[in-house]
Amino acid sequence: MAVVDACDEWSPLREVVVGTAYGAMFPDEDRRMIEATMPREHWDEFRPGHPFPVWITEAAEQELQAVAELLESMGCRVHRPKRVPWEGLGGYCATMPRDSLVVMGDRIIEAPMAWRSRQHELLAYWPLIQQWRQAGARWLPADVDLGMELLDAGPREPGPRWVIGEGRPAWDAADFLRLGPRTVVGQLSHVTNRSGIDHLRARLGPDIQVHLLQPDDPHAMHIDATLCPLREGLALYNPDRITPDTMRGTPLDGWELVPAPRPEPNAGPPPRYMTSAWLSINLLVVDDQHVLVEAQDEKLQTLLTSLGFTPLPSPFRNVQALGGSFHCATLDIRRDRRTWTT
Ligand code: DAV
Repeated sequence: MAVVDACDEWSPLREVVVGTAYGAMFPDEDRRMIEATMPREHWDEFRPGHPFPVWITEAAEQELQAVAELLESMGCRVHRPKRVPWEGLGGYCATMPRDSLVVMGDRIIEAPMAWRSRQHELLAYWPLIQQWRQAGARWLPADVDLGMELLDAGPREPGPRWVIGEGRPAWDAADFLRLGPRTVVGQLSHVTNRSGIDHLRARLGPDIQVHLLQPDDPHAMHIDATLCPLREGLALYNPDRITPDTMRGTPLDGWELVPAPRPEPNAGPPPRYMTSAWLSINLLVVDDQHVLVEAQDEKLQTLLTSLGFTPLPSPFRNVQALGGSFHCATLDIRRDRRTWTT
């Protein structure tokens, strides 16, 4: 059995990384990056040496621990990142392993992330990666000079004005979703450029197709609050950003595409410093039946039940304050192998 083996977002989960909120700091990032992607009312929080409020990180850590224990009770092996003191490293945290790493089959691929403040995140996952490498997993480091200028350099995509150019390849892992051993869908965004797509394609090799979707999202950074595959042939979508029409001719053509209920506007505290309320659809599918969903998102739980799932309502609002929900805060390492049509 391969130690690392996952190639979709829904097959039964056997082994997973659950992030930690330990020491989370607001990322110290170029102001243009922040303004392109972050909610305006929180821009001023993004400054050097500024930790997230302790009451939030402590509550977030409890929420993460509860999810780790729930997954373990369901027979899933859970790993936690190393605790890294982010102070002095520009931030940010090891709460969101989904952003920096892609597991596809037996490969673990490091994303050449666009944000300079996120270049150290691998420190938190390195002990685990070493262990999997030694046990036979294929490790593909980003192998890109992350110091190269992205904001001011290189030609630019026509169309929506992304804040980054093509100065070097850039992509975040959370701009992509896996639909089977041969199929990935993703998007261009403020953190993923054209040469980043080429870089990911080269990493995946000729047998895996990367299809670009075209959500309407002027602040795009990560696709996992826009589309949420629940099983082969069924996905939830964010009707404020994407329509079934725009998914014609993509691998999602022919899927049952269900609009997700609009989330309540930002009901705080805690504030969602880094995202929209659409984190509601940032779900983790545990197996054919079970889906982790935020305890307060009752309309979504009702919808999931009507689609044949058993929602597992779990408090996660404090984790959400740090920039992601169940999909972001986990990284699946092993899911059961299936037969896929995609
Ligand atoms: O509001 O769409 C979600 C990003 C999660 N990785 C949003 C951002």
